[in-house]
Amino acid sequence: MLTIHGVTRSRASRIIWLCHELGLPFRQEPVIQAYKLPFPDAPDAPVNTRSPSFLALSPAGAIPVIEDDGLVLSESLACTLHLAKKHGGDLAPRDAAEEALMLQWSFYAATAIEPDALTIMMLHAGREQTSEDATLIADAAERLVRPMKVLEDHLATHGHLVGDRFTVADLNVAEIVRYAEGYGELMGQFPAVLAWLAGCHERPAFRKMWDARATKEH
Ligand SMILES: N[C@@H](CCC(=O)N[C@@H](CS)C(=O)NCC(=O)O)C(=O)O
Repeated sequence: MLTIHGVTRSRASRIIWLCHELGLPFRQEPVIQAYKLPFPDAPDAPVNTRSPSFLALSPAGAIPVIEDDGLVLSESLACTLHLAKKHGGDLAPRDAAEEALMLQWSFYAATAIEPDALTIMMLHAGREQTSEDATLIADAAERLVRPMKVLEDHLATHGHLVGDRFTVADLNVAEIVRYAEGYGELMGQFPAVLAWLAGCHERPAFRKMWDARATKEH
């Protein structure tokens, strides 16, 4: 059976959502981010991203990691793309061109959107902001205008990223755009992105992941 290493409150959520879309059973090893623990190296610390047993599996020391029929794979977007292609169906590419476009959108989101969207989520969500935080958020939002506009223009005419249907590319990009979702000053400029994201979040498989996530401390 597929094993997902990583707590639900991490990029493992992408793989869990995908498994629910595919009806794919999995086992979860709740490896936790070392930075969430006061003493990650303590002998009684839970398995975390610095634990020797986890580093032996994945020297990069980051979650999620999957084990799938002997394949050990890190990088959440590689995991979702691999599982979608392996199990087929509407989420998967139908030909080489679709696969290339799914890779394109996934890499675009990971490189042009994720770092700044993460900054916004970390500094904006549910905490008091210092004036330094506010500057960092405003700078990140300014850098995001261009890539968000690229998404906006595409989604306004196509509705989805690839193939006029919900695919693993939508899932990958939605999980990245979600980080900036709460920042209305930015996202209010992109109604097609917001409508697409809401559609992604209405999917039963997303809800299943999200509702379970809400019950978890990590
Ligand atoms: N690009 C990687 C990023 C992985 C990553 O940074 N994961 C975080 C948790 S979401 C982590 O494991 N951090 C380890 C740590 O800070 O100890 C992916 O998409 O899988």
